[in-house]
Amino acid sequence: MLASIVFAVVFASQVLALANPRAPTSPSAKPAASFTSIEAAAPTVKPSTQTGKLPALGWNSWNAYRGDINEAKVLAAANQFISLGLKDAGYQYINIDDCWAKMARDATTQRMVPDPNKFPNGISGVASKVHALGLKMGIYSDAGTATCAGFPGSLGHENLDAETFSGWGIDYLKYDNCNVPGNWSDSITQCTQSQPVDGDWYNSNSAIRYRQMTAALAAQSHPIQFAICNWGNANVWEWGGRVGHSWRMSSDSAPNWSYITLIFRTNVPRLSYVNFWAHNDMDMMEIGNGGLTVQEQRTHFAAWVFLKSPILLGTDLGLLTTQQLAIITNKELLAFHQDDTVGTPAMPFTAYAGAPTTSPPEYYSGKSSKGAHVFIINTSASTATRQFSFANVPGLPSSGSFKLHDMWTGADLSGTYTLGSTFSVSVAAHDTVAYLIKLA
Ligand SMILES: *[C@@H]1O[C@H](CO)[C@@H](O)[C@H](O)[C@H]1NC(C)=O
Ligand SMILES: *[C@@H]1O[C@H](CO)[C@@H](O)[C@H](O)[C@H]1NC(C)=O
Ligand SMILES: *[C@H]1O[C@H](CO)[C@@H](O)[C@H](O)[C@H]1NC(C)=O
Repeated sequence: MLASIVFAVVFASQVLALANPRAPTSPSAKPAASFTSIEAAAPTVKPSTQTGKLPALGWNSWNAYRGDINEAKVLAAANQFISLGLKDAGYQYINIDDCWAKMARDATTQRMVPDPNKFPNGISGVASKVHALGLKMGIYSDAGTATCAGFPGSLGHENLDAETFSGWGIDYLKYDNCNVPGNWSDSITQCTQSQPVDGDWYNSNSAIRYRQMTAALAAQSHPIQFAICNWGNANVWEWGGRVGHSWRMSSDSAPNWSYITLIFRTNVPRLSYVNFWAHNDMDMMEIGNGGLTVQEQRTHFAAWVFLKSPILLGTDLGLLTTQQLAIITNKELLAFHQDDTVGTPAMPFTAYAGAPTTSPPEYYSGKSSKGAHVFIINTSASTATRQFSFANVPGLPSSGSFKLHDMWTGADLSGTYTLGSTFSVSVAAHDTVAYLIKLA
């Protein structure tokens, strides 16, 4: 059923294949002998299980600063992780995005070189200060000849670059998808021709570019979390978990409600791919940027939490309001996201007999080590009362009575319910309510 969903997006910078109307067959359906030589020779190394079990929690420089980055800005974010309580809440990664390098590799060693004007102590100098704060350091590269901003890419240099990053103490790599040579892409017009011979997009040119970096990272002494950023191309959700720890589902995020509903719709049909070490990435957070209402910010955070997307803050942390900090450090929501015993996300469910279907769905249920949870989004533009039947929530015991615990406030609601009960709540426009169902 998932494979029958046709998903087509055309990116300005690149036209890649997106639709796979045929159900993938198993890799063994055709003999390996029918692979092209590139497919036959591509590494099949698995990503490290020493990192990336849970969706990443951190910060990334791009949404706040684009290319205008330097050591001071990156270290300011790291220090704010401490001073604002973000580290205590579980945030770990300080990730540098594009534009950190010099335009040319070192002529002798062919290594990438940090821009000395932006990073006078190199990336290793920043990494050691970040590590001294008990945090982790992320870097950015690209599975093409150049990054999106035109700095050196890692295609064809995977081993050298992985070794360089490891030597600097890097813990996380975001790997982008710009400037891909024609013979390495999976274009729409070539869709039929470049469809992998066995129907498994793991053997597409796109996946192989990423697999080369997986193998290079695995050869390093230190585990490096691998964040695939190919914008939802080549059915990445089908192979992302065999190649990296997370994968972007779309082109870049935007600080508005239409992005949030768009990424919901893209993500929801593909939640069965999400589990430990395997996360659909809904892109970096926009809280602090643009004109999202408080309710929309709560939904933005709650959705990334209950769908188990990486959460990488993307703003100048010093400008966050007290209200925004309270949203992104909510203990109970973060505990759901970082639950070490349940890897699956919340899934849409039919909240009561005859409930209307909406796109994106408004009702989700999921499990954590604490029990069953219900999340309700109001996707429309005004306040309304919504309801769910306890009998419709998957996984509740067949008898007994229940209390509802509000994850936002940390308080129990007053009523007591049974499986025969229906619960009603007024939800503000674009807001999300979040409950744990406790045994009474
Ligand atoms: C693309 O061309 C380069 C240069 O000839 C070659 O090294 C590479 O293997 C080719 N990639 C594919 C997928 O054929
Ligand atoms: C949302 O933001 C994106 C990127 O800035 C923009 O292209 C799009 O038009 C915006 N949508 C709305 C409804 O404002
Ligand atoms: C949100 O409000 C809209 C419009 O009033 C309504 O149609 C929708 O059902 C509401 N959703 C929830 C979850 O309350």
